[in-house]
Amino acid sequence: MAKKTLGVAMIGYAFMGKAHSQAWRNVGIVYDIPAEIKMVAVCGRNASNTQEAADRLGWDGIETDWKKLLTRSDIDIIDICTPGDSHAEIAIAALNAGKHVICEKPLANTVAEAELMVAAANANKNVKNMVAFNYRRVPAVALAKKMISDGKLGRIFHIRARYLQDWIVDPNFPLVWRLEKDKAGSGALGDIGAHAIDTTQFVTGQKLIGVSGLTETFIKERPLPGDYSGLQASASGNKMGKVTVDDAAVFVGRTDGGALATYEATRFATGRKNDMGFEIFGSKGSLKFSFEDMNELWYFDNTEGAETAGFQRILVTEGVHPYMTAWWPPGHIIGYEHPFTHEVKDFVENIVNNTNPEPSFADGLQVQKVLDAVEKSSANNGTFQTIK
Ligand code: SOE
Repeated sequence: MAKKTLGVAMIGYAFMGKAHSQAWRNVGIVYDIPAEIKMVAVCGRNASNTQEAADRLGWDGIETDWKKLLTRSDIDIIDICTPGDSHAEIAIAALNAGKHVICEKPLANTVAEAELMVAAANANKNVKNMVAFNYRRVPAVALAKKMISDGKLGRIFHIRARYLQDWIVDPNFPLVWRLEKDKAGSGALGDIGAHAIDTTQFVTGQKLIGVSGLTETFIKERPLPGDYSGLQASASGNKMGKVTVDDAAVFVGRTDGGALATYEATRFATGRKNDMGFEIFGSKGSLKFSFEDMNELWYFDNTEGAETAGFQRILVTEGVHPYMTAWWPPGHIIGYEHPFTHEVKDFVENIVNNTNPEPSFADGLQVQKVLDAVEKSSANNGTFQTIK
């Protein structure tokens, strides 16, 4: 039987747009998915820059007004890769127009926006919604989840999570949109802390029910940027602007499974480039993971005798590991871009099979509530905030 064709349109084409384009391009080559993917159009405000992106990233056409995408019958899926300030408007309109929506993280800039997005998703059950927390689809992370749900860790006592980067340590790094609250919602907290929250909640199956946090903006003013894309930027001159988001956030929390959790999200961890990691300590064993060594998962089996017990390194590249059958022979490692392919594979399968993809907008809203609680706690000198 001929496969159904799914037309995709992507809005935004910088760093995340590049990663998503690669995923859409590759998914049907790598996996036997139940649909034919057509990369119909990429959308951006400037026609010549958008055309250049379309040619480079493999999109058939362009639009300069995202609303036009919603009227086209050859487009089934809207992929939102824009800054957070436009997520709610685009996603709600797209769902109401009968399009499936995958949206970059964090889901929105505020809890109120995220609630409206969930309401639109609930009102349009004929189409699917997903938030792009890509680290869930790292095979080692998916394996960690499986091991925990198989009971290998027993009762979980501690969840330690971090997302450490250093790309703005230089005070002369310019004021890009990720450093502006009205565009990004928050700083390290929402941009990378959100990943650590989603990943550890996914892996442990436990949700944060309250937090106490502190945030800090170390560099309060930065030069205004010239033209930039993604995380590469240079200053336009001597004019300075105010940084309106956090540079770093730390918080502790309690989970609904009775664990104590600690989180750090910072862009000032000098020398740490993209260290999204966790350690989870349980009664029967422990796990540790760092994205900088993303093919490895470390496991301590506490049921083994003391003589030989020790952390063992699992190289997560076997055909039996999550997502790995379609890639390379064992030991032939994968990289940053692969989980994006896994993400769109799962999204497409859910669309065709009429099942609900995860993480959903509702999951994104729950993470948004954690971010909001951390900000409120920090504004109140670390007072504990309950999350409902
Ligand atoms: C910048 O901090 C960034 O690109 C995030 O926005 C992404 O979500 C993360 O995966 C990599 O770092």
